[in-house]
Amino acid sequence: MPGGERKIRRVIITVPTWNESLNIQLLTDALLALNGKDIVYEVLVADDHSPDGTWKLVEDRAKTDRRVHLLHRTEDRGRGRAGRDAFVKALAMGADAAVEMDADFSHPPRYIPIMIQKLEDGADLVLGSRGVEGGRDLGRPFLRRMITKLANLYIRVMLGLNVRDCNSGFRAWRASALRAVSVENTFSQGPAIVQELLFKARRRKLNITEIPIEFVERERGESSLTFGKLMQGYVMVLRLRWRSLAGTLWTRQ
Ligand SMILES: Nc1nc2c(ncn2[C@@H]2O[C@H](COP(=O)(O)OP(=O)(O)OP(=O)(O)O)[C@@H](O)[C@H]2O)c(=O)[nH]1
Ligand SMILES: [Mg+2]
Repeated sequence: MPGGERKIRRVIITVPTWNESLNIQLLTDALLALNGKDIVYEVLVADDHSPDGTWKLVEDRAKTDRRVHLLHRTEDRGRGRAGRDAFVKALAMGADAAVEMDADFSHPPRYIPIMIQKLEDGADLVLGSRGVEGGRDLGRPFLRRMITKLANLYIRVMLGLNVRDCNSGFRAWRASALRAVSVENTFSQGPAIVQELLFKARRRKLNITEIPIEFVERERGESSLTFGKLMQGYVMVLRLRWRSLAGTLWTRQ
């Protein structure tokens, strides 16, 4: 095995949720149905006390299914904060690898075993990508796809990343890779955690691989992406650049 890394046996799939009661049960079913040779898949939902009771559904399910876990967060809400805490918990639970994905079925579960195989083949981080050959962005309006493409170009140039899809929140990490980027010190409050961790992974010279995915538009529930969050993402890219110049990239403050 490359780099003398451990064989992957335990995969914890982290899912940050905010008002995903229409999706979370179905998604959990799909994730628990995944099969990998000698691999156990578990689900860790990081919910910010959603008003629609998503956390309650997961809490009930966790009582009867040992592969389902809830991280019930009641303060410091945010996609970034929840993602960070979920990764930290997955490491503490002893995961060999951790996946991050959205709850809205934009990230089809069937790609997860392929991503894990890529980790076994030597990658530290695998991105589910719309930007490589075979990858697609299905069902989203032209304007939304263009925004994603432009954002991607901006991030690639500003952060010097030679990755085709910098915005994909569908990824698989080796536990050692999450430790290498000091995931516990991630500072993004919102969705910009996706770019922050990618930038840090590149800084740590991790082996990053992209696999093509068909990204599917959300069918159930509501998007929590707002114009404000989109703008915060652009500002965060500048902050990442600044922090790396100022030598404060690896600290939380
Ligand atoms: N824990 C937590 N999860 C969140 C928060 N905001 C969003 N999420 C989750 O993060 C994932 C991505 O959010 P989406 O609303 O789908 O945002 P998006 O994918 O950028 O936007 P769309 O393309 O419109 O779906 C989903 O699983 C959300 O439930 C939050 O504040 N806290
Ligand atoms: Mg979404």
